[in-house]
Amino acid sequence: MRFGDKIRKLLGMEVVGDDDWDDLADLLVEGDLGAAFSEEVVSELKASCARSGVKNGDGARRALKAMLSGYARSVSIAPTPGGLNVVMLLGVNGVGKTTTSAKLAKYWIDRGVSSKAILAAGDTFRAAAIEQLRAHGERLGVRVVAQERGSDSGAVLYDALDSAAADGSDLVIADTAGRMHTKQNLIKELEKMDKIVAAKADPSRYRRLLVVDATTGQNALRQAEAFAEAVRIDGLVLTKYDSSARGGIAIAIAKRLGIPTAFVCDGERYEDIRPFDADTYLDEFLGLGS
Ligand SMILES: Nc1nc2c(ncn2[C@@H]2O[C@H](COP(=O)(O)OP(=O)(O)OP(=O)(O)O)[C@@H](O)[C@H]2O)c(=O)[nH]1
Ligand SMILES: [Mg+2]
Repeated sequence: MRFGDKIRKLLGMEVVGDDDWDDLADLLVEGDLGAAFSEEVVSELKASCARSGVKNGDGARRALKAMLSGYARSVSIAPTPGGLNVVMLLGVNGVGKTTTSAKLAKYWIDRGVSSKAILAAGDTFRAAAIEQLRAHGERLGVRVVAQERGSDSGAVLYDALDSAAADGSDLVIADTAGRMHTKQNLIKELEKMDKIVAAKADPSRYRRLLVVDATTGQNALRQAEAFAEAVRIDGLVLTKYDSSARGGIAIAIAKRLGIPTAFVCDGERYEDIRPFDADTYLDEFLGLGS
């Protein structure tokens, strides 16, 4: 059952009772809102329903949507014309960085937002990473800038930016490695990569996206905390939304860290990416809408 359907089923009654509020808090925890936040939201909701005389589940869901709207944040991330744009994808192992790099290249090329893009193979660590990106590049007709495995990822990004400037590309999408080292290492390496790109890129055309896997729950919040400590994160990409569709983690991360969500991915095909729309997302989360 989809998460929204569970909420709809739970709040299907004419009169919401005390036990129902407790069950709702539990369900919001299951939806990845986090324990403390779920309690907070439900007690606020209960009070607000009492004040406004809302007794039934439907009304409660609508009031809940209004409340969560205050926390869910979206951001529109897109290359802007007139210069070279750089989008760097960050995130831990296996969340979908490489796949999302390719999806984004196609997304922006298909919409005419980019006329010439480069995929930069910043993951120089994992054995098959460069090949994986090359395969995407071939399928999409997008040039891939890579060096050999084990080379410095900062140098690859540097190269890609030079190369883009030389051939008139308007967009570099940088894939990066996802190994989770110690936090100190991670921070150091991120800072270094970020510095290299920031020194060459126009700050208004440089965006860092953190990719998080919607199926990993509260772990994603800890990942976001670690990455945000090292570099400014401009937006989230929520992947694997197809297999869980709980997705409350996007609200939890927005509330804790103020990071908005830019894109949602719900499948493995190139087309399975869409801009994050808070209203639609909340309808899905709460089982409102169709
Ligand atoms: N169902 C589903 N699968 C996805 C989605 N995004 C990525 N995947 C799959 O998740 C797996 C990992 O994706 P990658 O793009 O290789 O992830 P990564 O973050 O680059 O992984 P590393 O380079 O190992 O850190 C692949 O099998 C993808 O097809 C998504 O939105 N939905
Ligand atoms: Mg990868």
